[in-house]
Amino acid sequence: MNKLNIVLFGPPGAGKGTQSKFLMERYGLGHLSTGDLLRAEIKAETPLGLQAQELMSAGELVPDEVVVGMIRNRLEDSPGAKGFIFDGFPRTRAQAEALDATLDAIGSGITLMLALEVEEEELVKRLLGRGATSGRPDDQSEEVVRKRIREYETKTAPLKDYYKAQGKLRRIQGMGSIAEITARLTDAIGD
Ligand code: B4P
Repeated sequence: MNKLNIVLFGPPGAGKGTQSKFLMERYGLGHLSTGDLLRAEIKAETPLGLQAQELMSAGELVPDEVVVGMIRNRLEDSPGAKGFIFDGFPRTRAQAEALDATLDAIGSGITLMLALEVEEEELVKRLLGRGATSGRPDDQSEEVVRKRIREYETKTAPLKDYYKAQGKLRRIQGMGSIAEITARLTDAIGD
């Protein structure tokens, strides 16, 4: 049976984490969020977590080899999964190439990239709103939020071309209610 591997893509605050929950349930997929994995390392105060914490609170990306290693371990630990939602990964071309190579080695591959598109002012509003209630340090200051959006534009957004060249890119309007956006995503994936 072919696996369903989805890259859920978009700028910080586009709704990747939010929508992942619905897609996991609907399609019975595993969820791999590099942001969540890094926050777990920070909470456990591991050496990797300490290194990541500094970069994340400044709104910068953590090194490719760190996140690629984390994702590889998870994929190797779940050989029987129906597929995965990759949330917040890949974020650079090196990460995308490493993911393709890892999946290829186990006879699998990315099925689709679903790219959520949201206006910058809405992203800032959502993230500062979450910062007010969640205590996430990288959601506290407008300067850090805008820095994350700039990092996305320069290092991550070009990945749309990488997946477009493979015929896998689907652009999804990410403005609107959470339910409306879930419906657009499931339309793009199909049954
Ligand atoms: P992530 O944890 O991936 O966080 P994020 O990009 O800020 O987006 P997130 O998924 O959490 O937010 P969502 O859009 O769901 O990354 C954090 C940091 O970790 C990065 O900055 C980087 O330093 C590091 N990192 C992670 N992965 C990495 C990688 N691969 N390489 C290098 N570094 C990496 O939602 C945001 C808010 O919007 C929520 O409060 C939600 O309730 C709200 N919302 C969602 N949909 C909405 C809607 N339709 N309407 C209104 N509000 C909505």
